Amino acid sequence: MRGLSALVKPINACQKWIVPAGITHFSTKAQPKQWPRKIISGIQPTGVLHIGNYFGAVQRWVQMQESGENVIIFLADLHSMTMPYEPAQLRENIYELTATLLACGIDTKKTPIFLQSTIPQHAELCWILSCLCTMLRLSHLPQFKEKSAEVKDIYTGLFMYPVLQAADILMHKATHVPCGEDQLQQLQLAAHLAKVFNTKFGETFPIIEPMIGQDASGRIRSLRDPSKKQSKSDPSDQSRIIMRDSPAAIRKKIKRAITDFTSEVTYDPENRPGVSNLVGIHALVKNVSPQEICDQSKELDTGKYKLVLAEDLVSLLDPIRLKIEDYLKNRDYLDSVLKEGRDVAAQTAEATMKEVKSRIGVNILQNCR
Ligand code: AQP
Repeated sequence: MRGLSALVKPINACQKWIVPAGITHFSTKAQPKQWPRKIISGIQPTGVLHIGNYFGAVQRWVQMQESGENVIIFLADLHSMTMPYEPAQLRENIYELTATLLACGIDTKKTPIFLQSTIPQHAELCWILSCLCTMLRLSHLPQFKEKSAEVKDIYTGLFMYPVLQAADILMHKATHVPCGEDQLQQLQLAAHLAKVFNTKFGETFPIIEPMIGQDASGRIRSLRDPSKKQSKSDPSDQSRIIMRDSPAAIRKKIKRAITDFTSEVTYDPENRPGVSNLVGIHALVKNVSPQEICDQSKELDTGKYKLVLAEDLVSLLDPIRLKIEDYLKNRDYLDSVLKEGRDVAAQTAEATMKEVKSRIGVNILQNCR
């Protein structure tokens, strides 16, 4: 099995991130206080991670961890309840996700991982922030529109999801949040709520800045329909490569991936989304630019090119798959990882809520036994 250092390609983190410019809600200019840099990110235990989650989120976290950033990660189990789910499956997904993060290179000595529901203050802060957030603002967010279209009964939790997300971020006084393009508007809401709270009750929270990957990692597309992103919950399992796919499954899915009638390998996401998605994924696997992949594949038609890509994906993913399987055999260890993470997160959460309650005027019994 390859060592982790072989899996994690070192990058110059500064080169690969952009903080979107010209988004007024994220402006930190009015913020008098300089906050220590802290990065928070969450991921939902809604299924087995796919390469979109890996390149768009997990690999980036590992790179940030290796470059010495202060990162904390949480498994967003409260968020995963906003869509229909089975308790036994959720429990299994939590273990699977923990094992996957470790197998991908998260070192919990440097980067704690906690389970959101083990810190009850997240739900408490969500309520307080919901009293500062209008229904109009929430109803405009695209994720609510998309996800509510998928279900018959729309629960309030789905509507409130972005407020809980804001609570997750503000609770830990994060200054930066890595995210895919799909998350930008939700992060804008978190920044807005921090501003509203600070203005009304005094400077309490940093105004977060989103960090978006500059390459194709921000939106890895479905292999069956390149107009959509790869998603854990897409009903078609052929639409995504998951981190636990066998080599045979990876080869089959790539072979069946939708391309077009042109046989050349080119990178043109607008006009050739299918093949460009494959080239984008390949560039991330090899840590080179999409153009370099096209140059190396000049002699190949898309059919032959898919065979090369599949083998490169197998080389990257198979060692991770084997590690996930090893970690899953040791549930006690996975429990201990989440317990350690909870202990770290609880300290910050207690301090933040003490401050919040004192600012909003409900700290009446704070000093009573
Ligand atoms: N296709 C994608 N390309 C790049 N990044 C992606 N992310 C998700 N899909 C892609 C990033 O993965 C992180 C964790 O996402 P999440 O689990 O919190 O929720 P999600 O964005 O809704 O992911 P899925 O896979 O689509 O899950 P379901 O189907 O449950 O909704 C985020 O940083 C996200 O940007």
